[in-house]
Amino acid sequence: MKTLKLLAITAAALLSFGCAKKSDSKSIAVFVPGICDDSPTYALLVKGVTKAVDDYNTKSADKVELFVMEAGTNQAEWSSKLTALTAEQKYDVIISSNPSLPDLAEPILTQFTNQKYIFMDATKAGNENMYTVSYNQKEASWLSGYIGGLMSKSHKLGLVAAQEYPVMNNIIYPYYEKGAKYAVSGSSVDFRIVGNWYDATKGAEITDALISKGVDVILPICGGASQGVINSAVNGGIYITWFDSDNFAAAPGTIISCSIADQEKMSEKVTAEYLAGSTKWGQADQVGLKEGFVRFIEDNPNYIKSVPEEIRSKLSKAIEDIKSGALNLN
Ligand code: RBF
Repeated sequence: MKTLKLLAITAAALLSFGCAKKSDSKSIAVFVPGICDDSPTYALLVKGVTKAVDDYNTKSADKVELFVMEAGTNQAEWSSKLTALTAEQKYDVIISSNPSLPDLAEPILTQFTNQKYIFMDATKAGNENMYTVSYNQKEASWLSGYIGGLMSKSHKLGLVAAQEYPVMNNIIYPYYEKGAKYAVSGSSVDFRIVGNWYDATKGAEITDALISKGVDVILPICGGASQGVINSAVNGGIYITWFDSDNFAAAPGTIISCSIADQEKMSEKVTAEYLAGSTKWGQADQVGLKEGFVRFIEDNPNYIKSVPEEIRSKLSKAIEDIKSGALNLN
């Protein structure tokens, strides 16, 4: 009896000091490497995880807690912020999305060996504490380049990137160019860098400069700076091929295409899998058009209005051919 009482007191003390976790309920943290505003890829990450947690909580007796941390746009702080979040030892899994995260998390794991991470838009196989899933950016950027090439009258396209990083330099830029050249072999892509993911004024300045050189189609991949690219494109009467989300409504007639990575659906999927105990730890998956996680929006009325039927049917055929394997992008 005495022992039991003592045990009960100890457990209560541990819980009240926050040293012990209730064993039956899970905690999830979302680490946003940037800010959600104007970065659909992050806003949809939070939305998808929240949806899966809410769904779980309405069906289960044990309630999952969710915490969202916005790490901000200063990338020099991400490592210490992820370390601090991990060091809390409070979250059973930390979910995030960015190609740079596996390399930031690996050194943290030497100290906190039990932490689990799920990273989207990233690739790292063979680490049992991680699961990664990336989107086939070759398909998304090639299709953007293909329609850009078909719609351009000057055959001069532009890519306004926030910064250089491996997926940008090795996949998005070259495959955007390949798509444009597949449409019209003499097409070129002018590659410009903003230097951060938020400066809309700089995005507009770069776009103005590109327009003055004759560029008439631009792919912006620069988070909040994309707003400046859109404004300048509207004023200059050129086209935008959009990435990551369905954003036709932001500039009807200017945004001619949207290549999407379905981050909301994927975030919900990986969270639900985690809560069901079926995460494939140590694995690096990739999903694309075939799996339905990369999509080229064909049914938006603004797409149908802005792009002639002849070009739309070329896009439909290319999408089918990529899915069937008849068109190999490598
Ligand atoms: N994409 C965004 O939309 N917003 C961001 O703030 C953002 N920050 C990034 C930071 C780094 C270091 C890297 C490597 C990529 C970042 N991305 C960001 C790009 C994102 O991972 C992806 O490549 C693009 O969204 C295209 O799908």
